[in-house]
Amino acid sequence: MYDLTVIIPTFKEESNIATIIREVDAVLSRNAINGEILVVDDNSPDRTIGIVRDLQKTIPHLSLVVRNEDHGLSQSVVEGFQKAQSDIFLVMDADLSHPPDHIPEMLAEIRAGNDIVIGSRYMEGGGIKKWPLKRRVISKGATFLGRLLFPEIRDPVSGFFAVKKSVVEHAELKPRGYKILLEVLGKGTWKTAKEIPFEFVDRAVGSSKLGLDTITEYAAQVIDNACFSWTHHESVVWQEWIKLFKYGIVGLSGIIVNEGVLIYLKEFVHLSLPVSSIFAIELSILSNFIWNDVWTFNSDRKHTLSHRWQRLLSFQGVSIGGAIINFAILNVLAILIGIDYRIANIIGILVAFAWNFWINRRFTWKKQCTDLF
Ligand SMILES: Nc1nc2c(ncn2[C@@H]2O[C@H](COP(=O)(O)OP(=O)(O)OP(=O)(O)O)[C@@H](O)[C@H]2O)c(=O)[nH]1
Ligand SMILES: [Mg+2]
Repeated sequence: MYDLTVIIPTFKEESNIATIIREVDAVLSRNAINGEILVVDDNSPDRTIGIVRDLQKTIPHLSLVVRNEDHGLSQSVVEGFQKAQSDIFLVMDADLSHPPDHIPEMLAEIRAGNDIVIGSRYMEGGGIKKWPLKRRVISKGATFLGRLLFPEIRDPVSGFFAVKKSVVEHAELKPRGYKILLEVLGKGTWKTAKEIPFEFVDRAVGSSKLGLDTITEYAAQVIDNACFSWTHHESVVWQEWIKLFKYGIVGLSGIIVNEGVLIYLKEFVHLSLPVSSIFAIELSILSNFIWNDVWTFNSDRKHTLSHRWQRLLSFQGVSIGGAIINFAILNVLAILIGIDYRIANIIGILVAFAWNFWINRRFTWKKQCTDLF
């Protein structure tokens, strides 16, 4: 048994394979990591297999799987999961796009308790070197689609990631296409994911296998993962949607509080519209905070109660933007334009609501593990 298996899927990588194996091996030995290097090749017609077999003579912890059926990158990675002789897997490309220097850090993050560690191109410190515009646009599009499922993850389609065996061991993965990480995130058993930035370097040699069918395959995969979550409520995707739903319910209750207090203060206490609206808005902010804190985002946190004041402060802070929007729209529409103040208030609330969700998701209740936004 090893402490780590570095899985490298390959197809026609004769010009890169020796370099990547040597580089990974050097990183493993420099950092005293008892690791296995597992090359999973789709029976490349070039010299890839021969080169790996030669290297096996001097690197005993280098393993090779040659596949003859069901050709594909994702399928190869999943076969790597099955053949690996360790409990931690790290997947990386053979074409030197993923710097092996990050391996120790990724392993350390898994050992620190994260279920998945993602080498991320789309966060501060990460990036892509030398990519033509077309590749950038396709990649951004794929990332956007993936983030509909995992809004907390910046690069859910990275090919450079580490994962605990327990995440994928019993997962009903349907490997297809290029984006195996999305499948792992969608169907694996996990709670914490951490992203670390890295700079993706475009392949210098060898040919790219990315084609148009990759894009349609990917779209189908995103839809499949969304459908999967309907029947698997423990999945992260489902949990995320549930949060959105709960947030909506709390928002509706907030509208009732806001509107109810406004009408009460104006009609029965006879306060002016601006003064009534300040109380109405503030009370609805407090009520929304309490419901979101004890209900909507309850499962996200390992926080202790003492942090509730900090969250309230943060919620109150970001709600000021929404409150000003609400207040301004209500008073301008009602006093200057003459619209019924109850309708003007609802319009103000809806605009403020959209603003608030976006900000709160990123600051107040962000997951501790991802520290991204
Ligand atoms: N086993 C296996 N590996 C593959 C297959 N297609 C690609 N790979 C490997 O998967 C990794 C990523 O493939 P790349 O072709 O580099 O994909 P990319 O990085 O999106 O595109 P380029 O770098 O522009 O070529 C490389 O190590 C490839 O050798 C395949 O069908 N089977
Ligand atoms: Mg590549």
